[in-house]
This record gives sequence, C-alpha cells and structure tokens, in this order.
Amino acid sequence: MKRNLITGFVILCFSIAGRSQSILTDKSSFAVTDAVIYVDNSEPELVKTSATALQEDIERVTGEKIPIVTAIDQVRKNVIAIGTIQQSSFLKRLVSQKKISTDAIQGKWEASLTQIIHKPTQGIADALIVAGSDRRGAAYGVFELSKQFGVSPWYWWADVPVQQRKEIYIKSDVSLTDAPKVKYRGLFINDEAPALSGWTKEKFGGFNHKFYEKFFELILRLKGNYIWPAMWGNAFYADDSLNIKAADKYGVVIGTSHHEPLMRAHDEWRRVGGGQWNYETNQEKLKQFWRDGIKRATNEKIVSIGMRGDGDAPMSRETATALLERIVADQRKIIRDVTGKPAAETPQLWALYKEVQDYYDKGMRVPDDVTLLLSDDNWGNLRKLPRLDEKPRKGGYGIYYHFDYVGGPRNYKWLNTNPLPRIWEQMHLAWEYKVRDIWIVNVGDIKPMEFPISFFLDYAWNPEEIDADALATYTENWAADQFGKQHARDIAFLLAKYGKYNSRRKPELLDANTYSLPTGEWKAVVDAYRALLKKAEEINDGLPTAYKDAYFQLVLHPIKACANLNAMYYYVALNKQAYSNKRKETNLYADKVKELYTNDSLITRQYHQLNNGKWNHLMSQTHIGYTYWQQPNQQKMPAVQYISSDSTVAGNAGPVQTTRQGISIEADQYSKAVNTTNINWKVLPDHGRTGSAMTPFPVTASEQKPGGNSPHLQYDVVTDNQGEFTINAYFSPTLNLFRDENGLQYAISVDDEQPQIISLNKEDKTSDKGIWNKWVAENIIIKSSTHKIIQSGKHTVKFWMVSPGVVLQKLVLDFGGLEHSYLGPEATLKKNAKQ
Ligand code: REL
Repeated sequence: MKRNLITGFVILCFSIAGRSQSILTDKSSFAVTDAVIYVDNSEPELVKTSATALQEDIERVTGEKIPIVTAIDQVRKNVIAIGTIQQSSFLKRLVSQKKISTDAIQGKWEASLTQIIHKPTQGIADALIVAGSDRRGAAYGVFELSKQFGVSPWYWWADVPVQQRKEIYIKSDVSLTDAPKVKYRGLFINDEAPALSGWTKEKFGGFNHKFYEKFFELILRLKGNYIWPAMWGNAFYADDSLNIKAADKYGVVIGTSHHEPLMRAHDEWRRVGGGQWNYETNQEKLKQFWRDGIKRATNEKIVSIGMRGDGDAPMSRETATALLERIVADQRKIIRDVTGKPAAETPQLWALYKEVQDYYDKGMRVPDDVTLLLSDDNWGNLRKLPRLDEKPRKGGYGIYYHFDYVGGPRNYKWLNTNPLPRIWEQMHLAWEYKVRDIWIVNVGDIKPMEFPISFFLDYAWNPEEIDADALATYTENWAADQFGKQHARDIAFLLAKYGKYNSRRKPELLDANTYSLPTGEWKAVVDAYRALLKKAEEINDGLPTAYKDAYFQLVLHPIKACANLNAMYYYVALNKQAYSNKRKETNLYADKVKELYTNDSLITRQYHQLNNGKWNHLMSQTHIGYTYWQQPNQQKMPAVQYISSDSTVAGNAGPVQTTRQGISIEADQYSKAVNTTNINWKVLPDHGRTGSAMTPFPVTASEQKPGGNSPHLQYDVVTDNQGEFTINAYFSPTLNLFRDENGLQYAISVDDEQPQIISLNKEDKTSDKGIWNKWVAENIIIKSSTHKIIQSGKHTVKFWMVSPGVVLQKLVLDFGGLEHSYLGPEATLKKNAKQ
C-alpha cells in the first residue's frame, strides 16, 4: 500500500513548563543505535557540528558510536537525517515525493521539524528526520534529541552525569515542530575577573577559540543563539583569529557590548586606537577604528551603534543629541560602505543603557531598522517599556538584563541571587509589551548562574509556555534533568529557596546590621539557612557518587556558602551586643566569627578541588570586607571584640522576642479578590522576599480609577486598636516603566474610606545615589499611608489597582511602636487565608 505520509496532523511542539513533549518510548521501535547519521556535505558547518555532537552524545548514553554518512545511498537500515530544508537533497526528495511536508517550518526563523518516516526510500526502513528551516533550526532539533536522550546541556559545564541506557527507542509516530519566540537570545560574559579569567587562563590559555567552542556548544544546547564576549581586557576578534571561525562553526551570533560600537572591543581602543575617545576631537581615527571593526566581523552579528564615554562612562554632560545622531549616521555609512549593502540589511542595536535612555527620552532617535535595546537598572528591574500604542518599529525592541553587576550601590558577582519568580515577572512584562527581538543577560562568570541561565533561555524560547504557576514545575523538571527524578522535588525546593533568600540582600551587601537582632529576625534568617543546609546535606548523602560534583556546584555550594556567611554576620551582631553589655559570651561569639570566616575559604577550596580541580578559580571572587561599591582586593574578617573575663557581668545575652509586631499580611492572604471581566488578580507564587505576591493581570491592562467594584483585594483584619495608624505596603522594586510623571500607582483604603492614590516609584532615579540605592539594596519599595478607625474590632483593608505592573508582597499595619526589622514582621496569620 502506498502510504501518503503527509498526514496533515503535524503536532506543534507542546511543552509543559518549558519542557518539550517526550519522543522516547520503552517499547522496541526506532532504535537509535541501529541507525546511521546522515548529513549532506553541502550543509552549513553548524549542521555538521551538531551531527557530530549527536554522534558523541549517543555514544555517551549507549556506549555505541554510530557512523555519520554524507550520501543517503550509504544507509542500510535506519537513518537519522539531519539537514536544512534548503540544502538537504534527501529532504528535498522526500518533499517532492510528498512523503513529508515542511510547510510548518518553511520561512520561519530557527524552526525545526522532527518526524519519523517509514520506508522513505527503497533501501531505508525508517528515517528520523531532523529538518531545520535554517542552520540553527536544524541544530536545535538535534540538541533537543540529545537532551531527551539524557545529555544535559550542563553535562560538561556542571559535570551533570549522562543518564546511560543500552538502547534509545523513538516513538514511531513522532512528528513535532518547534521554533523560538524571541529572535535573539543571548548571554553576556562580563565582570570576568578574577574568577572566569583565572579559570580560562589555567584551562585554555585565555579567552581563545578553545574556550569559546565550549561556550558556544553550551549556548546551542540551551537553545540560545547570541553572545557578547568577555571584554575586561579581552577582545574577541583581536585576541584569537580562530574565535570568529568558532562562532561560525557553532552558528552563534556575535555582538559587542552596549558601549562597544561597530564590533570593536573597548580594550582594542586602548591597544591600538590612538588618542581620545571623543568624536568631536578625534573623529577620523574613531571612524577608521570602527571601519576596521566592520571589515573584520564577516560573521553573523548584531552591531552596537551609538557612543558612550570612554569605557563604560557617560559622555560629557553637554553631549548634544545632534552630535549623537551624527555619530549614528556616520556609523551607518561605514556599515553600508564596508558591506556594500544598505545599512538596514545588517542587524544593529542601540542600547538605551543608563544615561543613553535619557537621550532617547529627550527625543533622540535612530533609524527604524535598529533594535532599541532597553535595559534593566543593572539590578534586574526593567527601566522602560514601549507603550502598547506606540507605532511598531521594524527593528523592534530588546532587553539587556543582569544576573551580575559591577557598580553601585555594590558589586554583586559572587553567587546566584536571582530567583526565578522575579526574572519571570519582569521578562513577562517585556514579552507582553512586545519586546521580542533581543533578550540578552549579563551572566558574569557563567558559573554559578547555571540555573537562572537555563531559565532565561528557556523562557525566551517560548514565554507563552511558562506561566508564573508553572515555575515550581519548571524547577522540578530542571532538577530531574540534572539529578534524576528521585530527589527532584526536594532539590527544586532548595533551588527556589536559596534563590529567594539570597535575593533579600546581595551577599556583598550583608553585614551585622542587615537583620534585626532584638526582634529575633537575625536568628530566624540564620535558622532558615541552616534548615536548608540540613536538607541539602541529607540529599547529598543519599545521592549516588556520580552526581555529587554536579550537586555541589548547582545546589549545595551556594547554600553552604550563604548559610555560613549569614551565620558569620549574625555572630558579629551577637558579639557586638554582648560586648556592649559586658557579657561573658562576647569571646565565644568572636571565636565563632573567626571559625565561620575561615570556613568560608574552606568552602571555596572545596569548590576549587571538585573533579580534580576542573573548576579552580571559579569561586575566587572576594565577597567579605566591602567598604564601598567596589570589591576589596582581599577578603577581610569583620571586626570583633574580646573582653577579659573579670569585666563580664552575669546574665543571658540572647535576643528578645518583641510583641510589638502590628498586623502583618502576606499579599496572597486576602479575604476577597474583586476582579472585573477583563482584569483578574493573580498570585505570583513564591515571588518576593518572604511569601508570594499579587499583581493584576493582564499586565497590559489599562489604568484603573479605584473605587466601587474596580479591581481590588480585600484583607479582613481584627484589631484591639483604634485611632490613627499606618499601613506599610511592600512592593517588588518595579521602576517607572512608562516614564510617567506619577510613576506606577496603587490605591489603598480602609473600610469605606476614599481610596488614597499613591505613587510607587515616581522618584525613580537610576543614578548610583538616592532612593533607588535603597530600593535595590533592600530589594523592596515600601510605601506608607495613614488611616483612621474609630472602633476596634473587624475592619477591611482594600488594596486597589491603579497601574498595571505593580507587584504587592505584603501589608503591615502599624498601630505605633512597631519594631523595625529588615523583612518586616512575620505574617500574623501563619496560613494563607485562602487555603
Ligand atoms: O553591566 C554593564 O552593563 C556594564 O557595567 C558593563 O558592560 C561594563 O562594560 C563593564 O563591564 C566594563 O566596562
């Protein structure tokens, strides 16, 4: 029977929490080790690179090395045919014979079709087709196979063991297509000294092609397609002429960072530039410098345009928009002259980073084909979004985001401090406001950002498939992919909680005064870390040895290091208090600080010794002893005091629990949510410093006038107090996203009061000084309002939506004398009122 294989039911790849539908089966069907890999000789190098990677991955899993052939008539039985729809003659033949339809991926960016075809030709029993709409589409299709076969994208970069099996069977009715939603999805290696630089030097001899090949392979496995290379004293194109070849081999798009125009690393100006970095005084040399950059970068790229001051500094205050517009015009002329094509045919971006955004806000514009790369505030809070009614731009919009930063109020570059719920919430805003052309994140030293990197790129792949409610499942799946299913749920708990705890305050900003000693807050924070560590160690004890290195890097180390660091500062606080009260415990506490300080370097050493020193240097970032925003060259133990035993007084020096706690309500402990037809309150699970958070959905909803049945949350409270009191509302530190005079607003009232409208962030300044420093250092914005009740008893607090994008974490009612604490009092009701 002649079977028409165009079945018309090509399934669009559906995924749960970012994980694609499984193509594997236990039943005997298409057996991978029975197949050969076929890739046409005419295919782009990337397609061949991925075919080789698949061959190696299959060997990693099964121990069998299957052959790669370049002519289809060399196939004897089964084949895994990898190719692009433009190049693969085999694919073209199947299409013309109507044995496969590639319509679903035709003309798409980076799309892939994976399908089994039975008896595609006389001599072939079964073919597993991995077809790409272009070279990266084919590669992503291949790396999806690798992942499903049991090779984690992190198998090399985090020593995740390959799940071995004798045979890999593919379901015989497999037919799926997939394609990314965000066009360019990238990572920026930055702030790379001392950790990553020390490591690359020791392992590869620097940031050369040997290093980049490893990095590019990781990017592809994670389905990213774009990077900004390391630039601290490094220059991608100049340092190793094979770097550009490696980029092509792996099909990775190269950019230079936001302040490095026309494909030239900043360090190159220092090396060969000649003179001042000033367009008014040194125009000719700058133009030549840039022209050489474009000539050299013959690979696939996105060119940064515009100009900032030397290095990462602003241009002079007087910089005229007209001058900047002239610079952009001249740069585009260079692009046009060198490429011989209209400038609009070379992808470009203009980064609205720091002061550059002000130029834009004051009216500076670039041609429509240039992507406007919006930016966060370096602390993971978006600064600006296009309005929904803005005219669409041909070049569209992008986001430059940070997981790591060097700058004020303090560097944060040691550990991962980026919980998924906040990344999700901010990037979801970006997606919903049509920022869809470039997502790039500053990942510092790459390690230890493995988990948020995976998420950032998975989310960019398809933001519509990972909802806030799916983050716990996403985390559990990720844990299962690295460590197997058995402990996945517990490991997911650890990953989520350590991210949350570390985000409360960056480790570099912690000191003895961060948390409150008298309220018992310090002890509670330290106890929570200890509990996490206990659980993390128990799991470690139960894990097979093969998983321990990976587990240490991805889970145990950040918990151990931060539990230790927090305990150290806690004992500094205890030591201070005991010393001022002349308590005999003073010396004990001082000794404990010393012990924990030493322990910090032992934990670092343990990391550096993993897997025979494979990751040496990667934890060498100093993190204790900061005195201002910039890192200390060497760690320094916090000062402690000793006391002689004859000057002590007897008594108990322990912290005292206060009862002056007011009423504290986590945002999701509402009694009633008043929704409208178009607007619903949404719980953002585990978002924020203590509990979950609430925000109105969709995030694109228009402003609301509060009152009556407009969207609001009601919180019933019972109090013995009456008279005036304050409500402190705790928000995620969202910035003035639409640059409105009033910023983002909410409204609040008690019982039948007229709602008071309050701005969250109109004083938003993203300079290194002022209120913004406090918001980001504390990772919260707290706003207060005053209210009056004339009777004690039951009352209702109403929190009203005014602007979209506002994320409420907590409400604290203060009837006077509320003891200050960093996180605010613990929730009065221990359980969610809705449960
Ligand atoms: O985080 C940033 O975006 C900037 O601080 C860096 O891009 C900057 O270029 C810095 O590493 C050095 O110049």
